[in-house]
Amino acid sequence: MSFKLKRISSVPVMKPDPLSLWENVNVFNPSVIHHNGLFHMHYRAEGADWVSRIGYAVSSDGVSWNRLREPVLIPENERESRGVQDPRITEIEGTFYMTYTAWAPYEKGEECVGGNIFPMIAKSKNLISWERIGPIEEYRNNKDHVLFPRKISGRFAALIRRKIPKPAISIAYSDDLLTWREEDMHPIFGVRPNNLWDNFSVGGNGVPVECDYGWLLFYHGTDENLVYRIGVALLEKRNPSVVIHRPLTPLLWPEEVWEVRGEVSNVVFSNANIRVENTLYVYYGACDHVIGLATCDFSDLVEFARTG
Ligand code: BMA
Repeated sequence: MSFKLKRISSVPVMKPDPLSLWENVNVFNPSVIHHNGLFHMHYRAEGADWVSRIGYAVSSDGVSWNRLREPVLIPENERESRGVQDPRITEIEGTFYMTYTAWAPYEKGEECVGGNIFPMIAKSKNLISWERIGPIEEYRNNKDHVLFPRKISGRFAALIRRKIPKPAISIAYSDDLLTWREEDMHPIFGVRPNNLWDNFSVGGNGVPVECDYGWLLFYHGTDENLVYRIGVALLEKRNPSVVIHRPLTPLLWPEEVWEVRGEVSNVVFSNANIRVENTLYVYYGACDHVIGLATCDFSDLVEFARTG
């Protein structure tokens, strides 16, 4: 059985703003939440200096957006100096948390097993001013991290993705969001060597969505040609490191011209899969250049995640 998300239009929902210095080249990989009847978007933006900043936009229908003129998160220290990327926002017990990737120059003299990216967390009460909490861990090529929307067994839980030793999506637990111990990290799944679309790399997408049967984990997979596609798996509610089902086929893949050709070709990369009533909205960066939106009926998607 296969299942496909439906694009709401054959054109992107957001493009770079030619009049704005910090977002006139690329806007992509947004987080979207639905709060107090409005859609709130935080998106990655690049101007000619090629540094990623995070902008904010608001919408009443999820399709037409009003943007703030200034970014809400900009690089603040050496470890962010090459950019702040790929936001994912979760509300937990009345506080908003943003996970994002900080990109730094290589730090000389350090034993650097996993590169120069840091899986950061920040918090906010109003979605506009953000206070940094810290990275989940250092020097492990860890990104695509996202918090679950509620505590699990009394602890904060996050999806993380390490490339070393092999690309795998894992779950990590913490009591305070500051300390993330190795013994509290458990693998969920890695690549499927014989499957066409997720045989090279995998990483988590937006905030996992709870349904009657467990957690829907949306994720991206790539093949050897680095084509990015979007898939889903169903995880156990009480212990999300247990996979209940993982359909073989993806939900969305590059097809439109703006998904096939761009800053980086053949990329649909999502940080936002939200349920509003019985519709699932999947926002995605296309070719690291523009933002698209595809939707589906939520119950149909749950059925596919269980049996597809
Ligand atoms: C990933 C991330 C994303 C990006 C994607 C495609 O590794 O860096 O931010 O959209 O590659 O270039």
